[in-house]
Amino acid sequence: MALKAVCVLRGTGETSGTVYFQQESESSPVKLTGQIDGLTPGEHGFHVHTFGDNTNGCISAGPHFNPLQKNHAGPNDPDRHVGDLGNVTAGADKVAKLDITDSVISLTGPNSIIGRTMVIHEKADDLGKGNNEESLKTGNAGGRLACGVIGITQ
Ligand SMILES: *[C@@H]1O[C@H](CO)[C@@H](O)[C@H](O)[C@H]1NC(C)=O
Ligand SMILES: [Cu+2]
Ligand SMILES: [Zn+2]
Repeated sequence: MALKAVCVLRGTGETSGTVYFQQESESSPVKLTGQIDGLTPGEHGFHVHTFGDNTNGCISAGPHFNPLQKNHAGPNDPDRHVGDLGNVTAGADKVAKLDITDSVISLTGPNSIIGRTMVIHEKADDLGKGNNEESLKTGNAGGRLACGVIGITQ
């Protein structure tokens, strides 16, 4: 039976969204669909952060989900944070339509993202190629526009 999860993104500004996750079996890639509204046109970093805690807003979610203590990188790099999903791109209508397939995150097991937080950022993620220390931690993606805890759905 397929594993399914959902995340509702909210913030203090106009950015909001819904992300749906589906994984056909525990060894299959995870497909992300849905959309994020209220973004400036262009690329925005999109990651799974460690904690499912939004008590003080999106900052309480902590750093990128990184159970194997790697450097920050892009989704297609062999060494990356588990939570590194790269960027999503908003059009002139301020909407980013999500269509991501990722084989590192999971909805079960040690790389499970259930109960953690999805964050959409102010700026583009440089995928660890910014030639500075911050690039290897956060991709210089800037502030957290909106976030939400990833939960199991039917
Ligand atoms: C943002 O990430 C996407 C992949 O998720 C990549 O194609 C794009 O080049 C990245 N942008 C920058 C500025 O590195
Ligand atoms: Cu992030
Ligand atoms: Zn990262």
